[in-house]
Amino acid sequence: MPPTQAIPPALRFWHLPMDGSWHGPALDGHLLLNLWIALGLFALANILLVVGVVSRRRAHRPIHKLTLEYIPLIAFAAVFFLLGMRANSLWATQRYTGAAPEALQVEVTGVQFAWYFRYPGADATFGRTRNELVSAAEGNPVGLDPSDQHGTDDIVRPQLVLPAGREVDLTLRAVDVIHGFAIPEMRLKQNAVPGETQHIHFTPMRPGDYAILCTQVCGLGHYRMQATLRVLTAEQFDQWLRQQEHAQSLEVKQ
Ligand SMILES: [Cu+2]
Repeated sequence: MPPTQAIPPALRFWHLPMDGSWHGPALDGHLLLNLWIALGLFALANILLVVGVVSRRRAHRPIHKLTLEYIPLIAFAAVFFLLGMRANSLWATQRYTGAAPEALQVEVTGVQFAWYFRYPGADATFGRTRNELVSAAEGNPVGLDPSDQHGTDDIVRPQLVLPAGREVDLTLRAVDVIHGFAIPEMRLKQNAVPGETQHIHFTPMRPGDYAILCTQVCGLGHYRMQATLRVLTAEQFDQWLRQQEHAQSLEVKQ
């Protein structure tokens, strides 16, 4: 089951992208809650305006400042504080709580103007990278350091392939400028910043193909900085990974 409420049936006319992740319903629910509260406050403000105008005309005794200003102000502040706390905890669940130890490790590299995805291979350890070695033309788009043995079985692909129902721990990095890693259907968005590594973890639930975007204007080719996430069933993914490992071992032998 998703961590919190799914969208109530009455509110499903809202056209968000289809949700394919485990944590998505909680985020969607919170977004809709915010919008419904904003709508309620908007309606309330207008009702109060009309009531204020009409009651002034009838020259009632003035409403006390405490009732008119301080109590509503404190109530609104409390509502927004609670909404903010909830939003912060949803945001932090994907970042600061840390992924489970058995989560699949994938490194995401943003470079003008492409995404690359690296799997650690049979040794389950990523090899060292160096930015000065980055050269897509020479077949090393993420800058793998050939002197590190851990890197020889690393699998680098331009497509992100993941199994459904298993947690994935993404390590984001950028080679040149800030890129914005985003998958709307997975409710994921996180900047990749040069010189830093960002972690974000999530569980894709629904097999299918999804667009991976860059949401930072990172240069003239930004518009074409897209990749694909392919979510497979667990068996299909194991088979895919074995094929990639085999292809990688043949490449190393050459
Ligand atoms: Cu970009």
